[in-house]
Parts: sequence; structure tokens; C-alpha cells
Amino acid sequence: MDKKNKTLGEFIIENQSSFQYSSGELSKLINAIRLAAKVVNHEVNKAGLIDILGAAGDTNIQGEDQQKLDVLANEKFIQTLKNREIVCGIASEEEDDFISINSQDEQHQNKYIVLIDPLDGSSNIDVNVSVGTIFSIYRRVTPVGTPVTIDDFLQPGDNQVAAGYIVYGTSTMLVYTTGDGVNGFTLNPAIGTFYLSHPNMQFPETGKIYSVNEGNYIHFPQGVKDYIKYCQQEEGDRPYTSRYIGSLVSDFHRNMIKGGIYMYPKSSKAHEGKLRLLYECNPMAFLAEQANGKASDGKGRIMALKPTELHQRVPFFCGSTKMVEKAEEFIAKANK
Ligand code: AHM
Ligand code: MG
Repeated sequence: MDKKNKTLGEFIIENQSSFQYSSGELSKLINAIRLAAKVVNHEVNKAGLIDILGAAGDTNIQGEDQQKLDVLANEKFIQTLKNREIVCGIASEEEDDFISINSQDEQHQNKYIVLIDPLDGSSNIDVNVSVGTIFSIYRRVTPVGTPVTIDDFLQPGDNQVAAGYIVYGTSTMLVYTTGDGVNGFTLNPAIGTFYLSHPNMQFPETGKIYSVNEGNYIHFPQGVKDYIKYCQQEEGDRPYTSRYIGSLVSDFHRNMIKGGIYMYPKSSKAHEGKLRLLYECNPMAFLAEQANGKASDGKGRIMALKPTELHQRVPFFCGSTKMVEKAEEFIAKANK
């Protein structure tokens, strides 16, 4: 078949056997995410019509309560995963605790857990700027047939079996990895089908874009300040260009295509940074490494960290390998 016309559904089936556990379950799981992504995409696209269709808290014409989009996205993803009976547990950035799922037929027979940030960058919705969904999939570590425990969720990112994101942008894309490279699929909204548009995505080894909220500059550690000054210096291929959407998925997506670094450092106001290790940093780190890039907490690999809590935050530096290494170098020098 012509590669250009390959759908996500076809790609999942074709690549099922290359997955190390060779499990149809993982394929079903990615199919469920594909379905939820389409539903959420439909809702996100209506966001600009809120004055017409009703805002959160209102009741719509069918008598249903209107919900905030991040709450709605959370419900759609969780409901879809529950309905398909393919996971034994879900943790969401929107929920305080993880959810244990009992399968209707056989109790707790499923092997996979999902961690999800249903609508990341949601402050961008009101102004018609891209938002995204981030997901991360692990095999449970506790025995199949028993309820999941916190240990199933607090696994290092290195244990991920799949991860990805959906970017609801100028077009909607689903980008994911199962540990065998990164592939991107673009939604054709007219027929509701994702097509393989970006096979084997790779971060350029270096780039010219740095993405950071520079409004926090004075609160950053010295090493980060030094690296930002380095990015701005007139020398060689510098100064770099500053691009910051404030939507991790979109900033990452652009940097993967063009070459760049995304940074959310710790600061004197946020001692561990802002981003969540389990819902945001680990899945993006898995994608970055699978695409020849790098993800660090400023000192070492994000995916090597052993999580201690579900909503743990961590400083995050991610993107083109040489740029992340340079940032680490400046941080190490300042810490001497
Ligand atoms: P959220 O999960 O509350 O949406 O926060 C995560 C988002 C990232 O997408 C984005 O890169 C970052 O927060 C922006 O934060 P800031 O406005 O502090 O720069
Ligand atoms: Mg988020």
C-alpha cells in the first residue's frame, strides 16, 4: 500500500508483531486512545463557540450541563478506556488518586495501566491556541488478577511500553511510540481518520530554537540563566530564536520538527519546577529519546528517576541532544 495513505488503524495492526510483548491488548489500547482523541478534538474545535453554545456551568439545549473542556477531556479518556475493558488502572493529572478498574468478565485480567494528562496547556483554550493530550502506558508490576496499587504507577519512565500525545493544532495530530521510533498521524476531519503523515520523526541533533518562560528569568538557577544568555549571544549559529507557546505538546512538537530545546526549570518560586514527572515529563522523554533527542532534569535522564508520588513535579529540559547537553553543562558549571 502507498505509505502516504496508511491509516493509523492499519499501522497499528501492521506493527503489532514488532512490539516486544506482541500483544493485541496494546493495539486495542492505542485504538481506544485514538477514539477518545477524536471525541476530544470535536469538543476542542467547538471551544470558540462557547458564547453561542454555552459556557461551563450552563445547561445546553439538550438539557445537559456544559463542562469545562479539561474536565470533559478527562471524562472522555477515562470513560473510553473503561468501556473497552483494556486497562486495569488509570491515573490522570485531573484526579487526586489513581483509578482501579474491574473488568466485567474477568476480574482485573488486564495487564496495562495508563497515565494521562487529558488537556495540557488548557489556559490556551480561551484564546484559540493549541492544546494537547499526553499519555503514557506501562505494564503493571503487581500480579494480574489483583487490584492495582500505587506501585504500578510509580515506575520509572524507562519502564514505559508506549507513550504519545495528541496536538489539537492547526491540524490535529496523534504522535506516539511503542519503543520502536516515533510516528505521527494527522487527522482528516472530513472523514475522521488519522493518516500516517510523519513517519520516523527525529529531533535534529541541534537546533536554533529555545523555549522557556523568560518572565521567570530572575527566579531561575544561575546555570539556567547562563545557558539562556548563551542562547542569546552573537556567535556562530547564535543568537537562537525564542519560541514559547506555553503548551508543552505544541512547543515539543515544533522543536522535534525544527530542532530546539524546551525548558521548564526549577525556580525560587517553584522549587521542583511546574511539570509533572508522570503525566508530562516521562512520556515526552520517551518520545524524545525514541526520536534521537534527550530529556533531562538538568542533571541526568528523566526516565531514570524513580517516582515517589503520583503528582510529583520535576525540572524539565528536553529536545535536540546537543542543546540539552549544553544546558546540562551550564547547570553543572554553576553548581560547582
Ligand atoms: P497545565 O498542565 O496546568 O496545563 O500546565 C502545563 C503547561 C505546559 O503545557 C506549558 O509548557 C506550561 O504549563 C506553561 O507554564 P507557564 O505558563 O508557567 O509558562
Ligand atoms: Mg498538564
